[in-house]
Amino acid sequence: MTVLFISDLHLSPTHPEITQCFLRFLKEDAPKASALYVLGDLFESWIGDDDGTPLQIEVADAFKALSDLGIPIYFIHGNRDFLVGKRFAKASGMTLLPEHHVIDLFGKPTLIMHGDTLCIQDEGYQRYRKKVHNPLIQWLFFRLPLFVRRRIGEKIRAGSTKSNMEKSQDIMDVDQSEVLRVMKDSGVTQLIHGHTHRPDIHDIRIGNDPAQRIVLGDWYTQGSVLVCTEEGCTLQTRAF
Ligand code: OKV
Ligand code: MN
Repeated sequence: MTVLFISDLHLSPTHPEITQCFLRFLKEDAPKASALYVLGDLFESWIGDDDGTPLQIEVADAFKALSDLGIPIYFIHGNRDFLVGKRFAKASGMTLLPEHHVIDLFGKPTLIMHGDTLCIQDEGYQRYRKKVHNPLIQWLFFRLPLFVRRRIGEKIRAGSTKSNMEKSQDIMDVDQSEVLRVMKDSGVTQLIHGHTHRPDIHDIRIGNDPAQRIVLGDWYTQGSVLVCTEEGCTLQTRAF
């Protein structure tokens, strides 16, 4: 029994080598697993399930083939693909999970999330997040035609690249007190998240109890997978 976790692939038509590595992972690794968890930022951008780009269709079909083999696929939104909706989930055969979710991972209660909500020091990002997660603002956004949504996406992405270059690395990492707070809140001793692109397994303490914070890696230069069995979890890479 193996459970797989991935995040931060940032799939886009401009990087076909990442998509190829991911599709190979779905064909060769994932069918041997008992579940696959995608913890956000699978896509670099997402402006609606109705976009229907060749990339979206290719990924949905590959997920569906895996799900038809009986492998459950779970998806938590990232900060980039937070608009992935029920239509894409259904076409992919995947289950959408809420932004914070506790699973039983081989007997260990484990909190899983994307990780952007842990970066509370990045106040600019948290302000932006509050706006684009507002249901009324999303409802208005979805009423815009696709070409307008695409243009807004391009504009916001250009502005964000500029502002991120001015932010310190510290601000873009998780806040340690927020990590402890959410873990205590959920009553877990294990947390798995992505987003920061700093793959690592951190041994921490919650009060007197030993605990782990596992950070998934991005797929910028290689595939990155967390493989968990009853023996434990290991971070692995997959060459492009
Ligand atoms: C996603 C991020 C672009 C970060 C816009 C309302 C608005 C949704 C949206 C537009 C952008 C997602 C949906 C994208 C994430 C970026 C740049 C930085 C840091 C509105 C609802 F503005 F009209 F109100 N968006 N896209 N960024 O291009 O996929 O996460 S996106
Ligand atoms: Mn992210």
